[in-house]
Amino acid sequence: ARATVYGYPRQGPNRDLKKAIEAYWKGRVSAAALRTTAAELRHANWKQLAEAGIHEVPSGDFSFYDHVLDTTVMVGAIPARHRDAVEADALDGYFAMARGTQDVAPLEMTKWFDTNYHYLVPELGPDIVFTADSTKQVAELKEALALGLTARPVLVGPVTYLLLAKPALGVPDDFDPLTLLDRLLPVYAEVLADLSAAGAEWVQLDEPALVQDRTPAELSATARAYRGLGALADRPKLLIASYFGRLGDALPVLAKAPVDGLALDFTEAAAANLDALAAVGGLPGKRLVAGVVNGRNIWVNDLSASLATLGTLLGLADRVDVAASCSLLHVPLDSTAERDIEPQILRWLAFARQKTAEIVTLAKGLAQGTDTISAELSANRADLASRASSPITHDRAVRARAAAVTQADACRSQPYAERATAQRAHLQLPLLPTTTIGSFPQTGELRTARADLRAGRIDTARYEERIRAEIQEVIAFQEKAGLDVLVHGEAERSDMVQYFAEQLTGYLATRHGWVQSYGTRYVRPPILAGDISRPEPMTVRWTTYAQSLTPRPVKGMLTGPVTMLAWSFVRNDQPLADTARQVALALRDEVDDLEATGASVIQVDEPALRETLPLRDADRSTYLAWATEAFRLTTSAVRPDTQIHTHMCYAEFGDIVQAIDDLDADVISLEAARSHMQVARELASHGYPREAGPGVYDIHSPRVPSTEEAADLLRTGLKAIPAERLWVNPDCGLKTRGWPETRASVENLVAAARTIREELSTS
Ligand code: THG
Ligand code: ZN
Repeated sequence: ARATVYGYPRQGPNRDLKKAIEAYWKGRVSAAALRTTAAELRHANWKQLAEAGIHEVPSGDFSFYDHVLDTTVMVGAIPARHRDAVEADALDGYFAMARGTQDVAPLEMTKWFDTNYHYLVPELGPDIVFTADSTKQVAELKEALALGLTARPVLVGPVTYLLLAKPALGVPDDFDPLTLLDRLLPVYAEVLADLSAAGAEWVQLDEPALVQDRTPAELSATARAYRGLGALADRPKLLIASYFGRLGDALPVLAKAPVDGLALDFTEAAAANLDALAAVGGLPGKRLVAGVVNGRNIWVNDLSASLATLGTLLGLADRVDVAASCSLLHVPLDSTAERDIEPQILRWLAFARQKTAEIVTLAKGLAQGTDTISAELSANRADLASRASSPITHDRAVRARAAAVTQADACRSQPYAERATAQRAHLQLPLLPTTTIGSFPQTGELRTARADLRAGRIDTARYEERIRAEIQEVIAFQEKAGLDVLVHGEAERSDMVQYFAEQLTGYLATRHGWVQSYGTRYVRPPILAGDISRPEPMTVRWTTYAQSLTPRPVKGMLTGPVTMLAWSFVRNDQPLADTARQVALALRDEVDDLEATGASVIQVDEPALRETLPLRDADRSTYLAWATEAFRLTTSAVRPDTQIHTHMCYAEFGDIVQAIDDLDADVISLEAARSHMQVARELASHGYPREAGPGVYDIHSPRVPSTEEAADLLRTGLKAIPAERLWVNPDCGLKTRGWPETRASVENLVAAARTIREELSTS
């Protein structure tokens, strides 16, 4: 048995790649210097992997921005609008596709399956002519081979590539990119031949799209693809990799295909994949790569359990190798960089570097017998036992409270219609009330103040003075602009999930745990390590301070339990639903405290509700049940006349409107400006009965919408949502915008609401 990985974090120990690329964009670093930095980072990764004992290192997994965009370049699917830029300069053209330029829009970005990584969506149409460009893959393979390593190029597979694509601009919506398969396969054949000529013995083709529900037509396309590629004379050995779940109906298809190996996820999907593998009689004559180390959480592996799984697999294939369940791109680099986490707790964690060591240990144990790894096994048993018996993971009070939750705790005391009447009487808002989503621009001064506080250049009192001054300005602006429901502006928060995590007991924050979100943007997801409780109020003093400055209602602003889970690393020692309930109860305390200190409007944001939807239909209703319960548990203890708002970004709500309704919030704000109120129509067509604010200002662009433009969007919105239930707000928070465009846009938004109120009163 040999040890391998499918991919490794690209950023370097100090986010060196991000810094080099952003410096190149600013013109401070040459293209040659950027390429040198990139090559050094690749070499350092390979050397580290090889020295740790990885027998076959991945190549081609590196990317300046995104590996799906790299695949688009590899198959020559450059959109027409970017062709000039790519021809003028390959690197600048690549970044133009990723980020757009003054004149052309970038490719759309969306989530890579159910991870928090975002890829650039290929745009394909019936007229596409694919052409092979193996330059990057061949060059990176040669670099690895030149270091004397055994390297396996990793490519996005042709089926997944097409399934991730969307119809190009001007191509009908019902165009199915998978119809292009027969034209794409010759391009893959050419790339495979080039890699073989360059010295690749094995090439890995990633097909994670096959762990989603697939139609018979999609499965037969998969069979055709691998019959075709398998039949090539001039090709390396092919390893087809699946990850992020069970293969299901696709497993027999791949098992029968004339390819040389299969990589399967044996973490959460272990039982299903084992059964399916046994049902097809294993993989005689093939190589099985067993993903037994979880590639997307940060918990130390249970080595004995993994060895047991590997032992079962030995009889099912010619050769069994050991890997992580997916690329290690989705975890931070190295837990030993975390100096603020207690050493005892640090031993529960495994980041990319530690997972690599686990894979090597398991491969050794499998090949040479478990007595050759007895030291590792006993250390591992001790670490697992320390976690299982820790008071951090077993807080009696938290557990007792969660166990005592009843159906009634997750229900408001009155139905929506009665609450709406009580809220109208209590709040006395005008028709088409105006508000914002919560955050106002995070100025350089604020970021400096935060950095100064961290570095000890200013003390807490001085920092809080800065925050109060900011709140004063934000309140004064909102009053002057004429908004009806105000916010305090969130000057005290940078990343909202991190802000709450830092104040909740049971959560761990990392200092260096960066994970790529998209391109050069990274997040540091906090870790849900133990039972969660709230030692003291988290936001109350900022909200009450803001409220003391104005007679108008100020919204309390919280992040909801589902989003707290979605943007954190979650526990693997209890069901997600249990963790969600603990977080919900902690947030419920905050909601209650906000109400008790005078807030009559409280917003609980759930931007991640839609994006956390499980990959397979069969798993969705269970998820939606605990997710909506957690939200209701957070928000249900308030009085009927306290108005609960929620907010979600990103489009495509059509398939979860019922779940949105089940949240039983009083008001929802949604992103809608760019799709021209599409979500308003979706809500209406499902008979959504509550108040809603489809956004009329696209905050992703520095453009200021005119009053007339916003008024037009409101007129469109009114066709779907009656005036008594329509709110006026931007698409999302304003923290990434500058003050000048924020001022102008908010003033126009208020003017638009006034225009429409007048039209309604005179018609
Ligand atoms: N918070 C967390 N997770 C998230 C988001 C979030 N996941 C999904 C979505 N939002 C991702 N969006 C972004 C947007 C901006 C940045 C990262 C992810 C970003 N990061 C800074 C960078 O890389 O320079 C670092 C920010 C920091 O210092 O914390 O700009 O909102 N948890
Ligand atoms: Zn938003």
